[in-house]
Amino acid sequence: MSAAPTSHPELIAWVENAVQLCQPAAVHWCDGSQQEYDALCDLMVQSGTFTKLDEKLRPGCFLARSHPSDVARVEDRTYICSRNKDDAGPTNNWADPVAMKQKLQGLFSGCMQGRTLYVIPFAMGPLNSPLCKIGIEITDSPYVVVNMRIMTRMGRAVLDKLGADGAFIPCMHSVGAPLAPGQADVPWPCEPDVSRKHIVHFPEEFSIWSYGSGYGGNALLGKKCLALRIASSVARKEGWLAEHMLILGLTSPQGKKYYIAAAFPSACGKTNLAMMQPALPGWKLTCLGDDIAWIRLADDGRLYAMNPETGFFGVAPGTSNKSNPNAMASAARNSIFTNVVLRPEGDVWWEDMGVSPPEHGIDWQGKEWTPACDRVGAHPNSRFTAPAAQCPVIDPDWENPAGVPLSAILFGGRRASTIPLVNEAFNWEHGVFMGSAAGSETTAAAIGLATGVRRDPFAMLPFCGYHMGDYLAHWVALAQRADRAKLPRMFFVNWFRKSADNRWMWPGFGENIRVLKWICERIEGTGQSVETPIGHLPAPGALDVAGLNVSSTDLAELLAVDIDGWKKEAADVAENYQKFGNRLPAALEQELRELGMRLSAAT
Ligand code: SAT
Ligand code: MN
Repeated sequence: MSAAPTSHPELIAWVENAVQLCQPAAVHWCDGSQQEYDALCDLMVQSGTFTKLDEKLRPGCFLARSHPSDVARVEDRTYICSRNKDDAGPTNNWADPVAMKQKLQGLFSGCMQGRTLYVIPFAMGPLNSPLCKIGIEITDSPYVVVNMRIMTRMGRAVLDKLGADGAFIPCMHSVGAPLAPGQADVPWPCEPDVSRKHIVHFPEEFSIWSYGSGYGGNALLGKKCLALRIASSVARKEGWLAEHMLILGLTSPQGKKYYIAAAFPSACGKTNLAMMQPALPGWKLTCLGDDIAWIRLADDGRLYAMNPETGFFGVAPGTSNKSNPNAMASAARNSIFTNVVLRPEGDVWWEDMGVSPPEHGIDWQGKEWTPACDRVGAHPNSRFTAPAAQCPVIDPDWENPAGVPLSAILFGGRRASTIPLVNEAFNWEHGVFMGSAAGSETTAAAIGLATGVRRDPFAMLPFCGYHMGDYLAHWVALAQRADRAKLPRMFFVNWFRKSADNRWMWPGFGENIRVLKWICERIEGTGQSVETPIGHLPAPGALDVAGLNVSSTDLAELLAVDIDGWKKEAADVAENYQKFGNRLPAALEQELRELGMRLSAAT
C-alpha cells in the first residue's frame, strides 16, 4: 500500500479497511495533478478503455465505450437505506441498512482483485465556501478518477483542507469485476448482471456504496449520490437545499443582472438552457452550472445558489453548434466522450451534431457503422465530460464561495400537451405546488423507465435522499424563515409542446430568451400578465416575439389554458399526492384544492 498522504487517522483506517475487504493489487492516493491525469489516460489507452482522439481536431480528448449493460443510471438498483422504511418514502427503493451492509460486504469482498484501488479526495463546492462538502471516493476505475478530476475539485488541496480531523463523506465504488491471476482485462469492466448492481445510500450516517456500474451518476459519486441524495438529507437537517437545478446569469440590455435557477429532469435541456446564446440582441447570458445547485438562505434574507461541480456531464446527441455552441466549445478540448461515434479521422460524431456523419465510423458498441445502418451510432444517453472553466460564457462568479442571489426559480419538463410555454406562480406556496406537480415524458437518462409522463417533483424524484413528502414540506417551510419579498419568483416553463401533427410548436434554444425576458420583466414589475386559474400567463403582446417564426395560432395555443387538459393534470397530481400520505404538507393539499376550484369556476 502506498503511503497515505494524510495524517487523518479515521481516513487512514477507512482506507485500510477497504483494502482488506476489496483486496486490490495496488493502492494509489490521487493527488489531482495533471501528470497523474495524463498517466491514467495513457494507461487507459494501453488497456483499450480509451481511444485518444486526434490531437489537432480534439486536443487532449479521449473516447470510451461502455458495456451495453452499463449505459445510464439504474433507478431500480438505487437504494436509500434509512433505519425506518417510512423515512425513505414511497418514491425511493428502501432496504434495511443492516441487511444491506451485510450484502455489500459480500459483494465487495475481493472485488478489486487484480486492480488498483484509487483514493480520490474531492470537494463539492469551492473549498472556501460555507456549503463545501468533502468526499473521499474509493474506486477501482481509472475512468472514474479522470472524470472526477473534471467534475469536482479533486486531489491534494482537499486532503490539506481535511487536516487530521475534518469531516468527510465516505464513497465506496467498485466496477465489480475482479481479475483472476493472468486474466485479461476488458475495455469496460463492470458487473453485467444488472441484478447485482447496487447504488446504495445511507442518509443517516452519510455514506455511499456503489457496486457493479462504471457509468455516470452510478459511479461518479460526487454527482447524484453525494451532491443530491446525501446532500439533500444533510440540507434538510442543516436548513438549506440541494437541488437538481442549473444556474444561469442574465444581463439585460439595461445592464441589470438576474440569477436564475431551473429544475428539469435529466436529458430535458438543462445544459442547453444553462449556456444558451440569446437570440434577442442586447441580452447576455452567463453559465454558473448545468445540473446541481446548492442553495442557502443568507443573512440578507435572500436565497444564494452555488454549483458544487466543476464540469459538465452533458448528453451528446442533439448538442450542436446550433442548439448549444457553448457546450460544443466547452467540449472542444480536454474532454472525455463516452458512447459516441468515432470518426476515421479521430474525431467524434453523434446524432443531430449538425455536421455530416462519417461515411464509415465505429459506433458506441465498437461496431462498424455507416449512415445507412438502421441503428443509431451514438447511444441516446452518450455523454461528454467537459471542464466548466472551458465554457466561453462561464460566469465570473461561478466559483464565488457565497454563491449568487436568485431572482427566479424555473421548473419544467418535456410535455407535448397541456402545459403552457410559461406560467408564473401566484406566490411561494403556489410555486412549490408547481414544482411538486412537475412531470416529464421519460428520457434515456435512466434504464428501464416506462414511456409516458411520470411525475417528477422538482426533477428530484430519482435524487431525493429522504421522504419526498418531507422534502416538499422543507420547501414550504423555507418561506417561514425568509423575507417573502426577497424570495425568488417561481415559474413553470415548457419548451416541448407538440402540435396535433407532431411538430414542435416552439423553436426553443436561443429563442427561449423571449420567455426569460418576460420573466425578468415580471421581476421588475413591468411585464404584463393575465391571471388565469393556473397562474399568471403573458398578456397578449407581452411576450417579445418580434422576428420570431411562430404562427399566431401556435402562439395562442402555447399561451392558452386548456381547462379540460388541466383538470386531467390536477387529477393526476392528486393521484400522485396520495402516495405521500400524511407527510404531504397541508399547504400543497390546499393549493391543489384551490386549483380544482379555479378550474371548475372557469367552465
Ligand atoms: O446521473 S447522471 O449523472 O448519469 C446524468 C443524469 O441522469 O442526469
Ligand atoms: Mn442531472
